[in-house]
Amino acid sequence: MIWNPKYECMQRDELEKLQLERLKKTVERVYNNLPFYKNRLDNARIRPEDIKSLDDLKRLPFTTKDDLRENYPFGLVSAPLKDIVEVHMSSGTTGKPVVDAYTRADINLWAEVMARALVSAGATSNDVIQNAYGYGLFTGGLGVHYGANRIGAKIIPISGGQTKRQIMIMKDFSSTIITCTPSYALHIAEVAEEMGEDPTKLPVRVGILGAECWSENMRAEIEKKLGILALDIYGLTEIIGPGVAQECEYKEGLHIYEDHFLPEIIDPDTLEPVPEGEEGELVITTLTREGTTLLRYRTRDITSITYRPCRCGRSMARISKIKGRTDDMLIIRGVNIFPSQIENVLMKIDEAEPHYQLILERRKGLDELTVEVETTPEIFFDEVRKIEEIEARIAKDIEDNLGLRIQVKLVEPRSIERSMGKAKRLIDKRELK
Ligand code: DLL
Repeated sequence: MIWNPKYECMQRDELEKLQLERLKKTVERVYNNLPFYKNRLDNARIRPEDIKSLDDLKRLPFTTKDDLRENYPFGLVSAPLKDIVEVHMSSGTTGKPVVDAYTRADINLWAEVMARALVSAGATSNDVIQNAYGYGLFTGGLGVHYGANRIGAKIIPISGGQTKRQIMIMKDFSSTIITCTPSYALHIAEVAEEMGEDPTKLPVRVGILGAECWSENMRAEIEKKLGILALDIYGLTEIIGPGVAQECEYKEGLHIYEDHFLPEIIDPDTLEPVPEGEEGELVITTLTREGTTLLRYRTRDITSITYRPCRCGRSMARISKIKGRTDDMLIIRGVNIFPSQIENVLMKIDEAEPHYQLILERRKGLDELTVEVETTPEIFFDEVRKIEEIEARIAKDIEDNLGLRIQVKLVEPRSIERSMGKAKRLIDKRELK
């Protein structure tokens, strides 16, 4: 099923016409309503009427997270403040958080793109959606909520946490879809087992998982442990929240809702576009947002894009699973590495449980990375020699795959903190020294 075939299956030339029309209006709006963009465009010597083709997008200035932070809270709102009906905010682990301000039409748009996403994952009005994304300023909870409302599914707004209760409710209410982060989905499986339940027997058939990076092998692990189809959902507060892009049942990339969010992939160093299929930073221009309208927003997320048609019939371009954020990339002894690449190797190792963290330290002026990964009780309480042998094998696997020798430490089951939302994979101990 496709929620909105008129747009989701639009012919490319028709879609481009629509995008151009919307782009022109967007540039005109921000130029006239926001001194910030008027200055930026004046400095780049571009006037709204200069936008004549989609190619002219390249001439527009970028917007960054710092721009949003510097204009906190409402400096970049492009609609009258009286028209704002809701605000959300990112958690902001570094510096000031970023704010998204929504008009009534923006909330409507959010429900529309989230309806597309849910239906793309197989949801119908017959489904019971257990929404374990956090409700509040985080966009996950309410984003899914609005989409579920739009398609007429039954929503259980349980939010994250209280895992035993999640499992009880899942059984009692016969939840068919779970929405949460991938790391929390694994934790649900783990707690179900501890409660003596077989997680594969729970009524859930689909997981709509996102908000953090997760590898293909992590997907396989979740699908096996919970006996579900696990699909990826992408989004960010600055653009709208979840519902920017979503996988369909073919799992060959996430369809990005291009009629509302115009994507580009650029080289983060040169800022030039990269060819189709090559990796780079995702940049998004909002085409229909009113409250927070952004030109060429640099997401910092690394992915690639393809415009090839998908077997599902949707014509919307697809981005590949996010590999990481430019700010999460580690450079260890000259090798660039993303935590998700290490995860992908760990998830294939039988003795390693899917719970890990990376510890970054500085020794003698050099950055050193250690992977701590949980193992099973049988192995953990076995001979030291056997543990060392497994650690060496994992380190070799990582070296063979990623070209980097790092230290591996098997740790006790349940010793790594579980998260109800986004998992913290990297512990950076460098500043503490
Ligand atoms: O995480 C929105 C969201 C909620 C998406 C629920 C999906 C589901 P923020 O808290 O602003 O918003 O964080 C956005 O999270 O720039 C990515 O780095 C990362 N991210 C989001 N979805 C994915 C994903 C929400 N599917 C930031 N894969 C983004 C990898 C993701 N990273």
